[in-house]
Amino acid sequence: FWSHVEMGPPDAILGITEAYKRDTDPKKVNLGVGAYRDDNGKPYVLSCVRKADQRLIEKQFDKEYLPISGTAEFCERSIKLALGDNSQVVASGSNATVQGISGTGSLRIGAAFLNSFFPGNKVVYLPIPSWGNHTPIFKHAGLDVKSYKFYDPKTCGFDFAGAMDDIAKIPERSIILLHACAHNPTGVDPNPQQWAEMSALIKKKNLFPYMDMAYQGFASGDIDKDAAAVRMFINDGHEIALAQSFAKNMGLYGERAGAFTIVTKSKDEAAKVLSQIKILIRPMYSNPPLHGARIVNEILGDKELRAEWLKEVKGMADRIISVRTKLRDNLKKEGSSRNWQHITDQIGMFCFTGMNPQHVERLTKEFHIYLTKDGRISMAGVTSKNVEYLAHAMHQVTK
Ligand code: PLP
Ligand code: TYF
Repeated sequence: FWSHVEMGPPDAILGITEAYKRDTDPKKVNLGVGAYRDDNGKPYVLSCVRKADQRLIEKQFDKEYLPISGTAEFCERSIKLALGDNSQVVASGSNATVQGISGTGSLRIGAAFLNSFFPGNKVVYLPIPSWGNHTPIFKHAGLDVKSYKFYDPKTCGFDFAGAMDDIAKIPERSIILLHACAHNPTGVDPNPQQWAEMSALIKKKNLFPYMDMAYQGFASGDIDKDAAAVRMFINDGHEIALAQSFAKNMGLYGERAGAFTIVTKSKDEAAKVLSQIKILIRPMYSNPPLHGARIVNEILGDKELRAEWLKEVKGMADRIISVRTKLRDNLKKEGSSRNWQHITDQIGMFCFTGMNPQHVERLTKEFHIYLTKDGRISMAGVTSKNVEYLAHAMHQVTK
């Protein structure tokens, strides 16, 4: 039956971890996958998560199936985290929110819903570049994928003029994907004024904004600040789709906790949309996993744990911001004459260094430093112990 099946390529991001594991050099550094590490390079389980876990054990919950749409309480706390405790949308019940299988699963549910029900042009416009999994997620659901300019390689920053030009050319009633904060892979976000202009143009063109928020709290350390673009779009009267992930901001990677929301015009519309989303979920995975959502629910619903979480997410963001400065300083110390300003201008988990595939190949071959071919560094893997070595290696391959 299977002799016709050819070997597929390894995943562009997860394949790097495989290669890293095979490397026996003690100096090796993995800056491929976006997963937070502490300053000793170790995976980090938040203390609020440990405590929530403990409480869950004490509560002796059963292991019954969740409803198709997940826990209602988790859904409400998640969407309030994104839109704010005083959100009009939540108060009026005009959001349809389901628990998803982390950010990826949430995006995929949204893609399925749009493929079945979006009344306009079933094409999703992605920024160039975008997270490598966006295109397969949307194509797998049956949608077409096109693009708009976003990153300017000349400045290693946001190409605002290019983005506005391209968005103006998108056919009306199409879908536009926006990274809500901490753009992956570039670490480049529009500023508030640019967001406002983009929102106005997207409204004028009648485009449907699909916002991917995988890093709330991770960009600035402040969950409200990082949700500002999402809240601005809501205030501007957009009906949006929103995918949320708790992988990064609560360090729950493998627990697969996330949420998907469609903001509609009314409670009645939301109920109908929710009913259809449930019909799509049922044959895909029936209902979502229990444990991760229980942890999130416990943290968001408890004053003490929530306060501890806010401190811990800020701690992660601050550590990343501080190693950005250290990396830049060390490149200068090495004598690099290149402009590395963008290392500290960019935000979130990643730095899009501007290094080309040849630079990256040398970093890996000669220095055992692993990163994606596009020159993206996971800043979360940089520590006070390896930053000098990284700067040295980056200077050697770029001088
Ligand atoms: N969207 C973006 C832009 C991401 O960077 C990620 C994770 O890296 C995700 C979504 C979803 O991740 P997960 O499925 O682990 O929540
Ligand atoms: O590093 C990145 O951009 C991500 C990380 O299920 C990731 O691709 C890894 C596994 C996963 C989702 C995201």
